[in-house]
Parts: sequence; structure tokens; C-alpha cells
Amino acid sequence: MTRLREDDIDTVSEKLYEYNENLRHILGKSLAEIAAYSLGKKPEEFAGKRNVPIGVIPVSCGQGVIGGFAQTVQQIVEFLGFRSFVATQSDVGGLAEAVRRGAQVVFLADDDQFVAIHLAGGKVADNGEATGRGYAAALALMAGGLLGKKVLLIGAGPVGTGAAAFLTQQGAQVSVYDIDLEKSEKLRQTIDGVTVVSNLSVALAECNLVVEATPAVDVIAGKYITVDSMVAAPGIPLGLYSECVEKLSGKLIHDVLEIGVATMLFTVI
Ligand code: 2YJ
Repeated sequence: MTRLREDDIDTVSEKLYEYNENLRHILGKSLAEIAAYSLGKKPEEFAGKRNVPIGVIPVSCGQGVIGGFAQTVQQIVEFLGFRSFVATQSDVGGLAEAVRRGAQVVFLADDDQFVAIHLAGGKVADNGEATGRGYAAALALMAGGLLGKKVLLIGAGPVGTGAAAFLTQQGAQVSVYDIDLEKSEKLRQTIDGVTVVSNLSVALAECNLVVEATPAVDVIAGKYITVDSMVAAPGIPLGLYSECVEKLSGKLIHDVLEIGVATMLFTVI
């Protein structure tokens, strides 16, 4: 699992407006609309929850606090129109502080897991699953629906699993490739309707719609990108050769936190 670095996230907050505009340009939908769509809802359905206090808690265990991480998560939540704060303390003290300050939802991440928890509702959203679902929703919007369409999913970890669940629900024909065949097999057994592929080059040549959900670089080469290609790439770092970005000319969705956090929020609130 990729650990975010300070320089992965240091411009996210200031570019949220621009990022949202870009999503609207590519998909005709905003960040909030993508997150809501991943749950079969509309953003207006969450409007009544805007005053629910949301606390983001820095976590220092493992490799420690990432400068700006909690603040960036809070800024995304704020951008979506929800009341939120970052706890001044970290860890257990921060959780206690958040609850004392009235938080009903908390966001917190260590080196392995990033979760949102609705304290009274008992709901938990995992960043991996939510990110996969959010990106699959973005791909569905970009492609104008997925019914009967072939989608290649690269990466069968938690993000890939979240994506596969949404894609199959939308009626897509999902093929999964993972460098670890056992992981693909496990995903196939968990989610009905998923086919396993073992040759990535063949699969890429046959599929225009791709979810790239690996933590690796240089997974997709430019020769596989056609005029009909659309790629949703939740993986960090971006798994596409640089020439792909130009060839996709906008039909690429990639960010470090935004879609995942928005989808987590709407999942628990
Ligand atoms: O609170 C902090 O500043 C840190 N403890 C944040 C750590 C963020 N965690 C990661 O980047 C992990 N790789 C987990 C991310 C889960 C992505 N699905």
C-alpha cells in the first residue's frame, strides 16, 4: 500500500475548485455528484447533514503524522459543504478531543488503514473500498453507463475490490488482472461476474475502459490508448506512462485523496 507523502498532497487544498471544475468538464459531474452516484444517490440527499460536525484526527503511530494530511482531508470535507475541524491533539487524545467538540463523524488514518466512522450510527467507510467505488462511479459517468461494456480492472486489492463491486452492479463485463494471480482469483470468488485475465497486454489491447488500481508505475503503455480509451486511475503513483496522459486528452481521472474522501464521507454520513 502506498503511503502518501507531504508533496503528494501539498497543493490539493488550493486546487480543489480547479479539480472540481475539471471533473465537471470531463464527466459533466462534480466531486459531490460522483461520490453520491457511487451510492446510487444525489448530493441533495446529503444536504440536511451539512451541520453534522466532522473531526479529522492526526495519527502519529507507525511512520508518524504526514504534514498537511489531516488538514487536506478536512479541506475536502469543507469543500463539499460540511462542517469540520482538525483535532489539535493526535491519537487517543485527538479522538477524545473530537468527541468532546461534538464530532459525530471522525476521519483517521495510520499506515495501513484510512477510515471514516459515524460514531452513533456505527458506520465505517474504508478508504480503499470507497476509493474504488468512487472511481468506478466516475468511469461509469465518463462512459455514459457501463451496461454490457467491457471493463479491465488492474489490481485486485481493496481499491480494486471496491471498484469491481460497483462495476458489476452497473452491468459491466469486468476482467481483473493482478500481478498476483491468487489475488485475482480471490476477487473472482468474492464478486459474482468477474473474469480473471492473466495476460495484461492482451487484455489492454481488447479493452478501452480501464480502472488502474495498482500501487505500481508504468503499468499502461501509450500504445494501448486509443481514441475510445477512458481510464480511471485511483492507484498512487499514477500507473500510466506519461505519453498516455497526453493521448487520453482529458479522459483520465486521477487524484490522491479527493474522490476517496468524498465517497467515504457520503458512505457514513
Ligand atoms: O495522520 C497522519 O497524518 C498519518 N498517520 C496519515 C497516514 C496516511 N496513511 C496512508 O497513506 C496509508 N498508506 C493508508 C492509506 C490507505 C489508502 N487506501
